[in-house]
Amino acid sequence: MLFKSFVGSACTLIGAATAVKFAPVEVKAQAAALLHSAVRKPHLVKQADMRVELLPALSDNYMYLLIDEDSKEAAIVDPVEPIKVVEAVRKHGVKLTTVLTTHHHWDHAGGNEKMVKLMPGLKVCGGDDRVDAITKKVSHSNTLKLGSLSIKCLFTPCHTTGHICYYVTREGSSEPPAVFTGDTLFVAGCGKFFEGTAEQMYEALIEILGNLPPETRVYCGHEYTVSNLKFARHVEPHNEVIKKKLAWAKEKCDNGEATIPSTLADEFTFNPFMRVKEKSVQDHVKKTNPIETMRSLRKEKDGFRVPKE
Ligand SMILES: N[C@@H](CCC(=O)N[C@@H](CS)C(=O)NCC(=O)O)C(=O)O
Ligand SMILES: [Zn+2]
Repeated sequence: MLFKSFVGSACTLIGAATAVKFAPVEVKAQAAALLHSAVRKPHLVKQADMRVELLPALSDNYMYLLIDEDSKEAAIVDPVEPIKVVEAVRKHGVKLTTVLTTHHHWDHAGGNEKMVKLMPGLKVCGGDDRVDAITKKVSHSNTLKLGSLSIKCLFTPCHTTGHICYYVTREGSSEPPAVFTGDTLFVAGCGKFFEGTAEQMYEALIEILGNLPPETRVYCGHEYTVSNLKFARHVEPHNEVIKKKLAWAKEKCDNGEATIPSTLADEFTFNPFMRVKEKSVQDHVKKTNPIETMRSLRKEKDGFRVPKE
């Protein structure tokens, strides 16, 4: 988690990778982060009720600045690069009050201490005592207020035992809600089962996230869309939606643009881990049960070599 290698990373810059090919791993990691953050563009999703600014961080992480349009109060999801957060807060002229931590891993919570030093008084939320600088431990169904927005904490243990997704709504709004899924649900993929089981990931993806409104926008922790879709294509070679989405995602990445957000409805059409009830996915792993399908898919993806094309 701490040092990311170029190999297997989404949106890898081939020329740049060659330049630091023989450098020590720490240097490679720093170079990757610098190069990627230089080319990966921030992106703003604007609704009447909320604004979400996607802030690329490290080599393929995302931080998200969530703004309540009514009160101009803001929260930041996983601020691993706090200086970029401070700049975005100034640019939008908003009042940052809250840190929403999805899980304790360094590439998500590793900026919390610096964040609170730069902006004292922040409320730091998380579902795990291992989250740096935590001031408010949250659990399933706890609701936080951000001006007129409601943020519901969804406990989704598996990637880590304390993982939380944050579901954001505004009462009476006709616009789509948002969910910040950290390393539980990615576009076209899911997080590794570091501290959990297939049963837990099934519960998280299908029972909890999968039952949110289909139009809910999905903001995940990493830009893994291209490599995830290559695995999805391997699982379902005849799925035309996957082929189309992969061509779209490659183009986006080549232009330094984010493939995020997706929607839950879309995830059900191309994400193999959300499609564990589909016969085509079950047939691929030779299982007939969705949870066993989830277990086999994750095992297969852990050893999957992402093809160049
Ligand atoms: N396959 C990842 C390797 C890094 C990794 O292990 N990432 C963690 C999150 S920090 C994960 O859960 N990845 C999901 C996956 O590889 O399917 C990549 O594309 O760079
Ligand atoms: Zn991560």
